[in-house]
Amino acid sequence: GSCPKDWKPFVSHCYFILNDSKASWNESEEKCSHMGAHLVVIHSQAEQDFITSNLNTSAGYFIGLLDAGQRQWRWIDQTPYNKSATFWHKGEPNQDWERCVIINHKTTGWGWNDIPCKDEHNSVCQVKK
Ligand code: MMA
Ligand code: CA
Repeated sequence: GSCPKDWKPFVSHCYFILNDSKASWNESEEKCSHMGAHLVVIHSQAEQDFITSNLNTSAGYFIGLLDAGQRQWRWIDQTPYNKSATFWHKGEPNQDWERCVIINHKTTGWGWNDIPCKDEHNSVCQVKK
């Protein structure tokens, strides 16, 4: 418990799934920010599994990960990008001009894909408890 109504608790954070709410990465971050949150930051397999258990397999969801340039991945909350806790789909990230990241489901399971930031997708917001 201890999360606002409609937010999902996991360990130290609360998560809000923006479904049927397709927007660019910037607009998605703005929606989270209006709720006092930010786009989700993922630091473990357990957290990735919890989040994806609440998502629709037919949609893509923006996360709080950005290419700061030259494929330097940065989390929106400035916590370190740890390569050993990343969940890229096989073959991703694959394009220099795709500087934002979604989680989506493929036949191989849930994973991350770099995509253009102006593409429109659902998103997941996160705030500390
Ligand atoms: C799309 C787009 C890319 C992704 C590839 C994977 C064709 O481009 O989603 O970001 O890497 O599919 O095949
Ligand atoms: Ca890609």
